[in-house]
Amino acid sequence: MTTLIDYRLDGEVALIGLARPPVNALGQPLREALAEAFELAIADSQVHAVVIYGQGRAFSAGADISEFGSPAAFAAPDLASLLSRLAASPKPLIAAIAGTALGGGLETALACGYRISSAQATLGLPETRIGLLPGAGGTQRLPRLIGAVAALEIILSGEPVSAAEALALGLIDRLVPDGEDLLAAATELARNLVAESAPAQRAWRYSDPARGLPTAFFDDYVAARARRWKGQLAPVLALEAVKAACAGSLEEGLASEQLLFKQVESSAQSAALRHQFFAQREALKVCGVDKNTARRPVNRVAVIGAGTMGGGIAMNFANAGIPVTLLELKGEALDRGLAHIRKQYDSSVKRGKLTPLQLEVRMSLITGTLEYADIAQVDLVIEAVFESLSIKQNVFRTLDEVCKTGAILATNTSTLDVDLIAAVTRRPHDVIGLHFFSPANVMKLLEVVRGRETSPQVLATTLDLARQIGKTAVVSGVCFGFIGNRMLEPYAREAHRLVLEGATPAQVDGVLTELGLAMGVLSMYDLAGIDVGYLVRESRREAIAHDASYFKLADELYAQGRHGQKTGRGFYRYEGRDRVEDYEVVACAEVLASELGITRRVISNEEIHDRCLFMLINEGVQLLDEGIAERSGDIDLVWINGYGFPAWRGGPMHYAEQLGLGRVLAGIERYREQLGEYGRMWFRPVPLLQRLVAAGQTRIQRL
Ligand code: T1G
Repeated sequence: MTTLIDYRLDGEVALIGLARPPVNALGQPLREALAEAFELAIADSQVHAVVIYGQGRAFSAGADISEFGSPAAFAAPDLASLLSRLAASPKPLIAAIAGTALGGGLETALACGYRISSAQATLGLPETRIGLLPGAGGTQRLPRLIGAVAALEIILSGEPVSAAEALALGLIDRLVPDGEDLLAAATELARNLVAESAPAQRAWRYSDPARGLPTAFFDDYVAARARRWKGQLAPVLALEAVKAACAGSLEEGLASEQLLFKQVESSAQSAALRHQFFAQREALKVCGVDKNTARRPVNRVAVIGAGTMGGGIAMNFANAGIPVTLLELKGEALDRGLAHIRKQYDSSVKRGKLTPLQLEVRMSLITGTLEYADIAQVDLVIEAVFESLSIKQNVFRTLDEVCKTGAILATNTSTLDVDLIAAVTRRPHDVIGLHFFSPANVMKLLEVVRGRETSPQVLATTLDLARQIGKTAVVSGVCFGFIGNRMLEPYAREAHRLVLEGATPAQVDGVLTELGLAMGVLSMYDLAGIDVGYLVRESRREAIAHDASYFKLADELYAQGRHGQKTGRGFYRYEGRDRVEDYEVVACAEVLASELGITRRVISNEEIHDRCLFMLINEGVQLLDEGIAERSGDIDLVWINGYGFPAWRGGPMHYAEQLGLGRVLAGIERYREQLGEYGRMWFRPVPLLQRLVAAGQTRIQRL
């Protein structure tokens, strides 16, 4: 017996312990060891029942995700066949679930005749989150156990259920209270089943999962989710698999499930989402920081500035149960900020996302003040004042005077030099950038900007805190715009310039939303505010003065008071929440193009895609080469979680690898030639991209 399985007998009960740290992922070696242990127990005449359990913190986290996209995923014994063998066991099989039973882990439990779990266990089928579907019987056995509607919810939400919810659904037979020994309880259950000559497999509670379903149930289900599932394969095929469970025998359904599973497993969308799964974990592996790096306790937080960003940032901590003091200079600004926070919580209550009690608890965790002395003892301060270096430096001079030794001093700047802010303090090792994205209490991304002198302890502490407040943290070095906004520049430059050259804002945005982005970049500027972009440009006009053409239109819109949604007009006209094309913008572009000597023409969607995306990719590769971003997966996480890049395309770097790096380089070189002086100015392939293509590399990495 391998070390992957702990096999032992307790009287007439065989105990099979999955022992593949850290989460008993059912890779081929563990599947083989489980099959061997199972056959051993079945062949042993002394054994009358079998308990399967997980050693460590999980029953099993499911199939080994790293095997997908390779033959290992289906290497014998493949999980589906193995579980069908377990499901045909002549002896009662009991799954004893502690920790998590997810994906193939839960499917393993479903193949057992009986399931018992600890009170803290969580059970789920999260496969669609990585572009897959339950491919080892989950879409067939779960509907027969708990009904098609409940099964669909678990499969399509990907959300785990608690042990209590599982018990209520009939997903488990018994819940073992805290303090009781799960394995002992499972072994006792096994003995009782033997004593009662209980069947190895009970009849399904929903032997016909379709019974009682309205005729149009599945069509209506898909229609109601068409917008949310737009372009995505996994949820649609997962529903098809459950539909098969309602249309025929278990064997027929299992065969259908296998065909559908192979379709999603080989899809580019699943490869992209699996890439994201591992990128999220890789991003937390930061050089100079490991589990032995000391962390500082963060029990109290302060936010400087009660504006939109400051209020949103404060909400993150209140939501996580961490007391937060919100400091403003003027009473009316503070009152406005606190009122805005309460208003947002109120709307969450109205939407049923929060209870009135939770609202009051969270508001009680947020204290307003006009006095710096009130934040002298906090563990972390996050500055969120106006995006001006001198104003921020003044705030940090004050914080340096007021805050206790060891307090972490963070700036929420979106573009400014964190080192120049740290330099005005006597404690630059305690200074870090925490760039939240608006709305700060909603957007998942947090760019953690590591200053030249930021200490490993401060970095480790903020990365842990990011996870605690539910953020996806990505570490960035110091440069203008860090990772996200640095890449936004060239991406948005092309969008602006294309409107001067003949495309309409709607055409440009349409190409980007067709790719799957949540918003087109011009609509995004209307949302963020054209005045915001103008002020950022003003702060660095000398740095971009050499080629002013591309943002002349945005400057003109600003001058006309068309600041976007907030003024009802920007690149579009806004009638209520409707965004309407505005041909005044096109007329304005025509005049500016004439003044700039730009010959307008019909622009193809392909050109819009290539120019916007290739420039985005080019800048990302440069960030990697400069060491601003540690790895390409980090860049992908920034754009998925901060800018609405579709996760099922994996992020701009993964998307470039799927397009082919050679195609990206050739495209940049083509537009460099085709676009005259503008092309020679801006379409410069970065050295690392050239080196990668020359070396025949298919993955974006430092060379
Ligand atoms: N496969 C491979 N590695 C996995 C894994 C998995 N299923 N789950 C976790 N890991 C690695 C992870 O990369 C990390 O590695 C370490 O384990 C700790 O994970 C046929 C097709 C279970 C809730 O989607 O949700 O079954 O970074 O940092 O925060 O129908 O891991 O240490 O090198 O996340 O305590 C479906 C995925 C698979 C569950 C624990 N299952 N995992 O969270 O630890 S497809 C999932 C999780 C499938 C079948 C289908 C979480 C967790 P490293 P961690 P955690």
